[in-house]
Amino acid sequence: MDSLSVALIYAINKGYQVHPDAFAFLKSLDCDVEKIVKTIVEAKNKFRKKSPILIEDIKNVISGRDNQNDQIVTIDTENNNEGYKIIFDPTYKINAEDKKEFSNLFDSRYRKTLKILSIRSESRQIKKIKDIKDLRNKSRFNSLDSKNGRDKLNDSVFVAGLIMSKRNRKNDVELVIDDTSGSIPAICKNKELINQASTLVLDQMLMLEISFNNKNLNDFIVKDIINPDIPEHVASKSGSESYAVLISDLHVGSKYFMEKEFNDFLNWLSSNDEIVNKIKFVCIAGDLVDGIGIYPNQDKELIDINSNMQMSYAAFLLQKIPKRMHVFLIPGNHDPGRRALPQTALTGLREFQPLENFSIMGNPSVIELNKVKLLMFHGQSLDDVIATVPGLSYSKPVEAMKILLKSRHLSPIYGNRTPIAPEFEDMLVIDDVPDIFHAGHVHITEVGRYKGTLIVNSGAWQKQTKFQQTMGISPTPGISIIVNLATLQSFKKDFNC
Ligand code: D5M
Ligand code: FE
Ligand code: ZN
Repeated sequence: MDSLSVALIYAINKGYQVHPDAFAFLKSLDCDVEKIVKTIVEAKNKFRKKSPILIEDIKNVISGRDNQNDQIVTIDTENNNEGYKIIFDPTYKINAEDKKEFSNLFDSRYRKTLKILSIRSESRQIKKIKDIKDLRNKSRFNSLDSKNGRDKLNDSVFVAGLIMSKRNRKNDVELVIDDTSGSIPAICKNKELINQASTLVLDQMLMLEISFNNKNLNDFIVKDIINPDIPEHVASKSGSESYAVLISDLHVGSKYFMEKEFNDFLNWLSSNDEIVNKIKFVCIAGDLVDGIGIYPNQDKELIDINSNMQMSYAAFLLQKIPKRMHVFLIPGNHDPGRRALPQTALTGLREFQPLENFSIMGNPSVIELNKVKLLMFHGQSLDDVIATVPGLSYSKPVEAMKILLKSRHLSPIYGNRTPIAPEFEDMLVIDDVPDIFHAGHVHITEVGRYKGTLIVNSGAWQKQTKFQQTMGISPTPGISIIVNLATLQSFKKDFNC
């Protein structure tokens, strides 16, 4: 029996049907289809999904990256007229449920970001912290007085590691960085470096040029701070005029959900508007529903106190999006499922509506829309970035999103408000340089640009909550962001009456 037949029998025996399109797709694949089907069935079983196996499920498995060399395996869907690819979806790679051990995660963060740093010429001079300490200790004991020993100590060296602590002292800032071989304190003394250090966040990776401090051999002096960062680049653009609509944070089920405005938006998507005719994609960056028990006394602010009711109503609204548009949906911190990042795709929506034009993915995910690479992330970590970096505020989420791009990580800070799961691989490292970086969560729309990447925070469809009022957060809800993928120009469409 061939591998495809074995795979089909396996799926059917486990109670899963294979959609005819998915069958044709599997047939066209030149890879281990048995393994793919088994992975899908296991994942569906785990999430108690009884839905048939769709093309999307197959693509999700195939688009997973190879741990060893980070090669991206993608399926070209150009000939089915949709022109999109799912480059990364964490759903089928998530595996941390029983673990409590974080060392693999931070090791992975270090290794993956070191690889990103390796495109910089200085990285060739990176030395292990242990070797630098050994050199210092040797000098301390025997050659401090010799000319050779002093010269060695005066040279600067490069180290790369994660920031373990950052301390603002009277006249300087002390950073402690760790590269798995050891950790060292490094002092930023001049004003420019102190300013740069203020934009660094804990647990992010960075490269430092340091020199020995001849006066105090216990610390090192920072000469230069090098963020992993994204390079200045020319973004990919779509060859044809096509538009994507970016939204987030519907909060269906909340008393504050702006149903009228959202329905106006849906009606607009079904209209014969000149712009609408060009819209091919809709991206929804999480907080589809308001959830249950997400914050104290939330029940007083809910219309639907049953999460199935919230999901079924959300599905009812979403099915109004015209079928000719492809929708990409990731979860947020209010949606059902685990709270820790990365999050698996929302389950259950399709029990209420078929939503066949949907890719329901995990948070974060990376997609390509007519060659334009889009990173979708709900944005939970923006709270921690805004709280810790001086000068940032909720009213300017784009600045906080830039910090994430600079650190090449979607949620660097561990142990504050954003829960992170102890995965074996750090899937929150920003491996690919996005052409568009789309997040939500802060409920404030803002668009900006950084080194060739279009940054979009897509606001919300929820009015200011009591909690936000006490926090002084003034949302800008009821606005969608439309991006022309041929030019990467964007504009806002406001549905507030
Ligand atoms: O988050 C919506 C906005 O409200 C976002 O800017 C964070 C803020 N928020 C939400 N919960 C809290 C808590 N507990 N402390 C401080 N700020 C908060 P959403 O995810 O939609 O609730
Ligand atoms: Fe939200
Ligand atoms: Zn949120």
